[in-house]
Amino acid sequence: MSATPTPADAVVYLPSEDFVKNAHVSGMAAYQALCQEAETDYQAYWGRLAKELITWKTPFTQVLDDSQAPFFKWFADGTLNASYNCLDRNIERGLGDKTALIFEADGGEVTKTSYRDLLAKTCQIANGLKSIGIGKGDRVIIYISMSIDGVAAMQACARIGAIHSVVFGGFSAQSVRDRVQDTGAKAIITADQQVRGGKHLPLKAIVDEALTLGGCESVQHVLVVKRTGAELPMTAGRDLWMSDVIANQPTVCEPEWVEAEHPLFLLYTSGSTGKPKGVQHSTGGYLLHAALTTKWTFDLKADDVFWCTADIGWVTGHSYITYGPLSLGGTEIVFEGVPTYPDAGRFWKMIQDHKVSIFYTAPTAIRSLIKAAEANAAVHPKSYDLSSLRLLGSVGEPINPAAWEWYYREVGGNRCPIVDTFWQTETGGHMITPLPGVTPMVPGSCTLPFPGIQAAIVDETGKDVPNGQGGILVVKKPWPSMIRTIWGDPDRFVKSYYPADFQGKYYLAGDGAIRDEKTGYFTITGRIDDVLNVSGHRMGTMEIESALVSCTELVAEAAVVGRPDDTTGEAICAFVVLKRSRPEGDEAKAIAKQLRDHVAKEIGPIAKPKDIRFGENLPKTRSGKIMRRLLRSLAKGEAITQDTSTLENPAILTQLDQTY
Ligand code: 6R9
Repeated sequence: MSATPTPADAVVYLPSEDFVKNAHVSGMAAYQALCQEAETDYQAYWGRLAKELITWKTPFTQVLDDSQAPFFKWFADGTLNASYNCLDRNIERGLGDKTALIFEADGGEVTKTSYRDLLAKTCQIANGLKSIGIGKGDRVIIYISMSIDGVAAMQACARIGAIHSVVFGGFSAQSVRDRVQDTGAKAIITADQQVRGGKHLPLKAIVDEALTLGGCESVQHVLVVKRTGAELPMTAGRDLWMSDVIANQPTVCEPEWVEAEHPLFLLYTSGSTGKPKGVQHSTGGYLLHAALTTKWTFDLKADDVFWCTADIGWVTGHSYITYGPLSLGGTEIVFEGVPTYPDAGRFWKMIQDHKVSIFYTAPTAIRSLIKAAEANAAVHPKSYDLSSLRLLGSVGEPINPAAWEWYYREVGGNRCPIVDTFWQTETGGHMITPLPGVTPMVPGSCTLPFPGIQAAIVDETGKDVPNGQGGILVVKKPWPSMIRTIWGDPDRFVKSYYPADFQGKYYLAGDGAIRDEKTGYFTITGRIDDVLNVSGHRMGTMEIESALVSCTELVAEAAVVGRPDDTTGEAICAFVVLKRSRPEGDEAKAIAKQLRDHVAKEIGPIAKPKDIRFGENLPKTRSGKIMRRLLRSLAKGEAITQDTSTLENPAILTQLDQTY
């Protein structure tokens, strides 16, 4: 990947006059006015927007309660319901017959669902959940692939005040078990199977396995949506077909009006330790930012067709499939499949077929589709009619300027602004991003903070660093959609995000960043903790190390680092010491495969190390610490410039050269 240029010497791209004129936030002066409004009276600013974008059952009287900082409360005495805001409210506004979801299955079949139908389905599931004893505050695990049922299941939980925790369909039984155990979920919603890239893959069978691993006593029911009709063993009393549960349920269900701080969902994400954290989001503040960013960053209008390609198992799917676009009454695509099936022109064909106007995807997808397009003109975007597009977005990892320019030119036809949106599971919605009718774009830079977000770059002591100097990305003021706590572990929340280094005052994002000297534009330089970003998926190095060493019959010790990769952004590189002698050749290959399969079983296939290297030991200091910086150099294949004089065992460096 080419190095990110500093914005000062980079090419600047401007939105067209026409785009600026029609945008929800139109022109730099409008952006600055919003920032100024937030600066002048922070609470009044967020209070105004919360009243404009959200329909409250009981209006709030206080915007921000910081009396127990960093456990901030927003709009605390207001009550609302997220599903009412996403569904009923649109129908009341006359959008009942409008298409909410355009579902395209892996095989290409298209199903359109109106707001009225989505509400009916949501209510039936909500009533079904109630009929099996699920109510306000109960946790429900949703382990399902991209589907109307998945979106409706999330909305149904929100409707009755149950807290959903979606687990990405690529995670293993072990990962499902861990999340069931940590949430204490009463029910799991899943499907018989999922269909991706022409293959039928298990879901219910993995849930069954998870429930045999122990620690899942909280689960009373497993609700199974029929996707492929595969033969499945059903455990009597526990397992129920979703179709039976909702068969005689009414299509109306009075929303449960919850306090703004009531948890809407938990979503597990990787941190610096071996155990994923259950990020807890609120109902009011979260929904506000999901709606507001969909409106301002994506400039969503009544006749747009919006497509976010993320899975509902990730935060991007929560904010920009299930909640944001629906809260605004938008029409959006829900895609079951993968970008390369039946061929790598699938995205472009779908944009053409559905006349998609706003397209939001990840740099990894773009990079892999560039490769495919360069190899085969038939799957090149220019072989499709993409003239419906007016805006493009990027998320999940830094986008390298070459990929940005290709996206702009070949997909956007030099006409569509690109919003490079920086944010995190913890932030709930966009934090630093261009606004499409405002911001001159610089490839590789996420440009400027969203109005009201006080992003800054500081040194280790919390002091602002001057522009042009890299540092630690923080957010100085709380914002409505911020993480509320880590489920069951408030201490870890404080330590991870409001560390004493900054007197507990600033939110620590975990990324490094640099601002341009002239423009003040932000460029994210990557994680500063032990978190890797592989194809836009977050993974902790410790998590993968734990998975490797849990293969106790083989592994004595393991260290995992990231290295740059042209397609996936970062790749996982594992250094492994076996209990037996160091393997070579075919034997090493076979053991490497065994270890990859083991990691896939422990976490999921996305965590499989790309490189595995075996040593009789790992490079350690005399005090026994693994020299990770050195491992990073080895993984990259760069010359060792670090001081190796403290290295206990220099001879093993040559062993660690060989990749399997
Ligand atoms: C939304 C999401 C968060 C981490 C984040 C950062 C990286 C996300 C980015 C970006 C550069 C962007 N990241 N967007 N880096 N530019 N536009 O991806 O959430 O899965 O929690 O990952 O992803 O490192 O800290 P999540």
